Amino acid sequence: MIENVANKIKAAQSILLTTHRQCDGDGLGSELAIYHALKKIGKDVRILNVDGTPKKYDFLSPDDHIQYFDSKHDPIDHPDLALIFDTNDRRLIEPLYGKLQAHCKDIIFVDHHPVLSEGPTPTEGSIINIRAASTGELAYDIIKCLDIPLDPIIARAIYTSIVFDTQLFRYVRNSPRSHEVAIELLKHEKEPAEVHRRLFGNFTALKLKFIANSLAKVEFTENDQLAILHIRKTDLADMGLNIDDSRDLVDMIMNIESVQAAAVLREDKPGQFKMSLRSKGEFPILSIAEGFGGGGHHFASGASLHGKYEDLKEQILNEMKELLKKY
Ligand SMILES: [Mn+2]
Repeated sequence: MIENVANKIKAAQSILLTTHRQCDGDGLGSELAIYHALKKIGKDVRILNVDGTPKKYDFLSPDDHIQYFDSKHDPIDHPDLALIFDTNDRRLIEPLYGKLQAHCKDIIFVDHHPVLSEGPTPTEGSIINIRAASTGELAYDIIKCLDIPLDPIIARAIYTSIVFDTQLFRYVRNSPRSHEVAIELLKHEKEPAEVHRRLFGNFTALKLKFIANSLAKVEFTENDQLAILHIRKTDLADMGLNIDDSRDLVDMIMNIESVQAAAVLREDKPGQFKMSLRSKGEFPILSIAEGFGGGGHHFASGASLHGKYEDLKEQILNEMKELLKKY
C-alpha cells in the first residue's frame, strides 16, 4: 500500500534509493523524483545505483545526484530505509542488495513488473502494481501521499518515467491513469517536447546506420508473425556504439503489423547474449524469458543466455511457435 510506504518514509531519517542495473528512464525518473521530493522535506536521502547512467539521460543531471556503488570501497552506512524502483528482483541490484540486507533495517520494492514464479520473493510491504504503466506513476502516488508539492524538477523526472515506459503514451495498459498523472505534471513541466526529444530523438548518424544494417538482417518465420535478430558484438563496436544503442531495435521490429513476437539476441561476450523479447495482444512472452532465468513484463521481457547462437535461435523460435499455437 502506498500509505504504508509513505508512513515508513515519514518515520525514517536516512533513506537510500536505487534501481535495477542498466537503468532505464522509468527507474531513473522514479528514483530522482523521490530523491528531489524527500530533499524538500529534509530527509537524509541518497541515490546509489549499481552501474552508470546512459548519456541520453544527461538532461536530468544524474551525476549531480547519483552515486555509483563500488563493492570494494562503498560503505553504505546504515540507512533506515531502502527503496528499490522498477524491479522486484533483488538479483538486478546485486552486489548492492547483499550489503543492504546486512546494513539496512527495511527494504521496500516499488515496482510494476509481475513477480516471477520462480524468482526471489519481494520483501514484505513492497508496492507491486502491475496495472501501472510505469513505476513513475507509483512514485507520483507516494509524493502525493506525503503531501510534497510538485515542482519543475520532480515533475520532469516523473514525466520522463511515464513517457519512457509508455513510449510516448503508446503502451498505457488500457487505463487513463498515465494521462491523468501527466496532466498534473504538465502544470510544472513546461517543455515536455524537450523530454520527448531527449528520450526518443537522440540518434546519431552512426546509430541510424547501425539500425539500418541490423534491421536488414531480421529473419522472419510463420508468415512473418515471428521475428528474430542476432546482433554481433562487432556490429556495435565497429561503429563506436554501446549496448544502450541497440535497445530500440526490438520495438522497431514490433511495428510490423504481422509480427506477433520478436526476439533480439545481442552478443555481449563470445557465447553470451542479452535477449530482448516483445509480443503483442493476447500473446504473453514472459514465460520464455523466465525459462532462461530472466524476467520482465508479460509483453516485454528479457534474459541473459549462454550458448551458440544457432542453438539458442532454434530453441527460442520453437518456444515462440508453441505459444503462437496456444493463443
Ligand atoms: Mn518500468
